[in-house]
Amino acid sequence: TAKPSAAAPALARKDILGFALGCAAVAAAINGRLVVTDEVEHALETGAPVVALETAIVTHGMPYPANLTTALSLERIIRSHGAVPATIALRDGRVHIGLSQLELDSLANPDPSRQAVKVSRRDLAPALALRRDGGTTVAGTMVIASSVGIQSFVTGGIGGVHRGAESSMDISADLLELGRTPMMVVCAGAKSILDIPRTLEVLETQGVCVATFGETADFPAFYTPSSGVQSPWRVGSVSDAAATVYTGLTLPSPTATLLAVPIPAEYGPRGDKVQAAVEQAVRESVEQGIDKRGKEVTPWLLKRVGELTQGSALELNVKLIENNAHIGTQVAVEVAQLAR
Ligand code: PSU
Ligand code: MN
Repeated sequence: TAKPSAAAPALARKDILGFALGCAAVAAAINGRLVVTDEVEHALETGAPVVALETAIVTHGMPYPANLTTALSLERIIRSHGAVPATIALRDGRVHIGLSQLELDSLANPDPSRQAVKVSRRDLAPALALRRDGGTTVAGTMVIASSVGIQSFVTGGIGGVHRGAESSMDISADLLELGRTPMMVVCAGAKSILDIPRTLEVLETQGVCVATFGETADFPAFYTPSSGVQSPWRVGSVSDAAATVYTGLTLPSPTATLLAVPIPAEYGPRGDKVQAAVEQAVRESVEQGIDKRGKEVTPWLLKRVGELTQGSALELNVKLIENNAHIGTQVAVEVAQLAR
């Protein structure tokens, strides 16, 4: 039977990165830029489960030191479920898949001469060519992870259609990447800084399977388990989630499966309070014209919600990502078994 790309040897996968970036001629140069840890390389060679982690959340999503402790905690959780974490970032003109604690620390708390840039798909080439350090967004991480054959990726929230996008046209590249990259992306839904119904519409247009994990019928809204918008699909168990993801990987033309894991119900009341701060931050961003500043919009809103909630939003953010890692890794392990 045909297997998803997990079966390809790791070296062949490395070649794909040049390919994925668009031109066979640059493949050799790109290979020279790729740094994969032995642990990740070995896992990819043997078909063991690997779970990718993004780093825009480290460089632009959370303040130090919570960004570092969360990144390390996610790696621990992924290992505790028997998978290998692959934290992805750019450093000094190289693509790193797997970071040492020292490398992670310098990304989380850079000295001022090495401020990291936020790297979505369109930023990959200049950030590499100009030897910048970079935190990769969901889109940037997917391009890199998928190019080496990683099939699972855990994050907090994806980018989406911003409110007012009908005039600003601010629609995250994450949604388009989900439409063309065959892997599982685990999130806690989309933050309500976004327009959730329109985000789901674009995902449908892109052919992305959106499945919500557990008993809730609604797509989750990051800080709260329910957005008020029905999820296209619901999967009640790890094995149903894994079967859906695996089947998606075997389909003829590639898209991602977005697995949405609601924040645990115990945080519900606190989530409602954070929600009020989100509304205020969105209002302020419109009043101050921040909503027209492209890639700065999401980091600005995240920072403002952090200030307004005095740490409560950050605490929930950490809890929900850890929960995503617990559930997402269990699914990743089953997907890897199905792919063997
Ligand atoms: N949403 C969050 N936290 C984050 C992000 C989104 O709740 O840290 C980050 C992710 O890296 C995501 C990126 O891929 O922001 C989306 O940015 P933009 O909207 O500029 O595409
Ligand atoms: Mn944007």
